[in-house]
Amino acid sequence: MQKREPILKRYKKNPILTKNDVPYPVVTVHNAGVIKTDGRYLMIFRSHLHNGRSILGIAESSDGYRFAVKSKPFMTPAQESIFAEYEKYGIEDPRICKIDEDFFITYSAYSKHGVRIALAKTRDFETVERISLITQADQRNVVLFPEKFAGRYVRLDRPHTEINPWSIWISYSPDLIHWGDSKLIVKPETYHWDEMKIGPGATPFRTDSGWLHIYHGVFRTMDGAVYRLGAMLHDLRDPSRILGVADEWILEPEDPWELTGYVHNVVFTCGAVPEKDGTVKIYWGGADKVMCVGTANVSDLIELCLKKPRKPL
Ligand code: BMA
Repeated sequence: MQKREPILKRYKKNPILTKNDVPYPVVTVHNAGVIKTDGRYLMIFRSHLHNGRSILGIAESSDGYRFAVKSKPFMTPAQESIFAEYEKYGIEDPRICKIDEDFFITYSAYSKHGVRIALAKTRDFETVERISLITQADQRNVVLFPEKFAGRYVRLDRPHTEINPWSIWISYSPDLIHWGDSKLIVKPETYHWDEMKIGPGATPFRTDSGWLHIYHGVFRTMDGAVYRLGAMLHDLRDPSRILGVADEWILEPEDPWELTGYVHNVVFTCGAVPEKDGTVKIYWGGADKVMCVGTANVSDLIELCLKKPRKPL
C-alpha cells in the first residue's frame, strides 16, 4: 500500500478564529455554520460563556479564511415566548441553509427539558426571527436541504433512543414547521470509526453525482470519545437514498488545538462551502474551542463515497 495525501487539506494558518478575536467575553469559538452569499462568507459560531452555557456570534469574511467578528452576539437565549423556556441552558451548533430568499438557521436549544432543535430565519444577518421549535427532545444536529423535493422541505434528523442510538433519519414538511414521514437512513457501523454515534454535519450541497454531506462520527475509547468527519452522498432526486457512505474518515483530530481544548479529541462540522473551482471549504470546531478550515476536491470526496462505501444500515 502506498502513502497518500490527505483528501481534506488543512489551511496552514489554522485556527482561523479563537476567543481572542471576539470583542465580548467568551471561552470558546467553535461549531460554526458557514454560508457564502454575494461573495461574502457569513459564519455563525457557538461560544461558551463563563457559566458554561452557549450563545451564537457572527463573523464575516471576503476570502473564507480571515473572519472579522461583529461587535455583538448574533443570538442569545430567548427571554420571552415559548423559546425562553427551552433555551434557558443555551443555544448551540447552528447550521445555515438558504432556501429561496431566506437564510434558515437550525440550532440546538438546551433546557432542563433536554435538547431540541429550533428554527430561525434571517435575510440580512442583522435581524433574526425565531420561527418554531421543530423537534422534541432528544434531538441535535438537524440540517435542512436547500431545495424542495416534490413540493416538500426535507431535513436530516438525529434522534437518540436506547434501542437505536444516534443515527441519521430523514423527515419531510410542507411548511418547515410540521415534520413527518420520518425514516432511518444511516446507522453507526459496529467496530468502525463511527460506531458510537453519527450525526448530520454541514448543510448538504448539490453536485452532479448527488448531495454531498459531510457528517461526524464518534468512536468510544478508554480515553473518552473521538470525533471525526466523514462523507456521504445522497441521491439528487430522492435524498433518502444513500448512494454511498465513505468507509474511511476524511478528518481526525491531529493538530494541537484539535487534541486539547474545551473537550479533547474533537473535530466537529456545521458548515461547508462549495466553490466554483470544484473544491469545497470544510469548517470545523477544534476541541470545542477554536474554528478551523480545510479544502478538498469535491470529486475526491465523491469518489471516496462511491468507490469504497460501507453499508448505510
Ligand atoms: C456533542 C455536541 C457538540 C460537541 C461534541 C464534542 O455532543 O455537544 O457540540 O462538539 O459533543 O464535545
